[in-house]
Parts: sequence; C-alpha cells; structure tokens
Amino acid sequence: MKKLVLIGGGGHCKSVIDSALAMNIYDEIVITDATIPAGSKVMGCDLAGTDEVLSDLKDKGFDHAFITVGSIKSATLRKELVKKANELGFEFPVICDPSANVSSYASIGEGTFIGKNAVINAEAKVGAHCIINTGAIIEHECMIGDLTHISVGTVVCGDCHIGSESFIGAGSTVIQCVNIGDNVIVGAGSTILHDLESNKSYYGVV
Ligand code: JB2
Repeated sequence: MKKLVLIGGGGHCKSVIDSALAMNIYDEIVITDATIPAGSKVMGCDLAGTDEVLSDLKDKGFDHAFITVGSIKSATLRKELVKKANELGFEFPVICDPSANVSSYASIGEGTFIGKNAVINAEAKVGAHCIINTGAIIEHECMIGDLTHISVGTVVCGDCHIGSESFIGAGSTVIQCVNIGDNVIVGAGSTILHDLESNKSYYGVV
C-alpha cells in the first residue's frame, strides 16, 4: 500500500478521492490546499496544510502526488503545481476510476485522471496530467496532449489529435480526424467539424 498527497481540495479533488479510494491501492491520502484550513477533512481525508508542507510529506513517505486543482479553460496553475511536485521528487500515478473502460492498447501518461464511465479506445494516446472527466469518450487512435482537459460527457471521435493544455467543454462532440492545437478552449456543448488553431477559443458549431 502507498501514501498519496492530493494538491487542491475542491470539487475536482472529490472526484479524484472517490476514484483513488475505489482503486484500493492507497492506505493514506492527505490533501494540501491554499485556503482550506489544516486539520479539516474532505471526504475523510486530512487537510495537511498549504503546499509548503509538501516537502515534509515527501519525507514522511508520501511518494505519490496528484494535482487535484481542476482546470476550467486555463491549465497554468496545474502546470505550475506539476513543476513544484516534480522538483520535490514526487511520482505521479495514473488515477483511473474502476468503472472506466480503457483499452489495453491505449497509453496513458503519468498524473492523468480518468473519471467514472470514461472510455479510452484502442491505440489512443493520452498525455501526462490530463483530465478525462466523467463519461468522456476518447475514440481509437486519438492523441491527447499533456495537461489537456476533456470535460464531462465530451465525445472525441476516432483519430483526432488534440494538443497540450487545451480544454474541451462539457458535452462537446469532435468529429473524426480533426486536429485541435495547443491551448485551445472549446465552449461547452460545441460541435467541432473542422481543425482548430492553437491559442484560440471556439464555441458552437465550428
Ligand atoms: O496553489 C494552490 C491552489 N490554488 C487554489 N495549491 C493548492 N494546494 N490548492 C490550491 N487551490 C485550491 O484549489 C483552492 O483553495 C480550492 O480549494 C481548490 C479549487 O477548488 P474548486 O472547487 O474551486 O475547483 P476545482 O479546480 O476543484 O474544480 C474545477 O474543475 C473541475 C475539473 C471545478 O470547476 C469543477 O466543477 C470541475 N469538475
């Protein structure tokens, strides 16, 4: 059994705790948070303090860290927290809810969260520190870059390429063979029929 520290104690953290507990590989899970006071609890897990205690936690045998600050639109804070935890020598597990259906021919990068009932189909490649949230579908041969968030209920059809630090809002559909760049924001409920350029925001039928 291992010890896990979750960085960020808000809503996304709750989803991750539920899945991490269901994986049944951690005997202790604690949380750091910028605002929630040390000594309180989130879903039974202790708040250890701010990120200043990360170094002490590492010394106490917490080898695994996971970024549980979510990302709506911007991945900047998640990226900074990955850097900080990496410098302190933490390892980043994949946290995959047992209800998710992940092909044994798919690859998943470190630090990535795969939520309840998500599907990742054959030969898909998902990068590091991504969020593939509840019920999202990543179809065969898709490539998803690091720190990208595929939000709740989004469908990415086969052979799409999505870059790094992008955000595809809830309930969107991306048709097959579309290329989406880095740092792209797609608003909730969008339908993406064509390639999207990096560093731009899109919504609706595009
Ligand atoms: O630098 C930080 C830091 N900055 C904010 N370090 C640490 N350790 N924690 C930090 N936080 C904390 O992240 C805040 O104090 C707050 O408790 C938490 C963010 O919680 P919130 O519920 O506002 O958002 P979230 O990031 O957990 O969830 C968002 O993203 C998810 C993917 C929400 O919008 C969810 O609805 C969404 N599912």
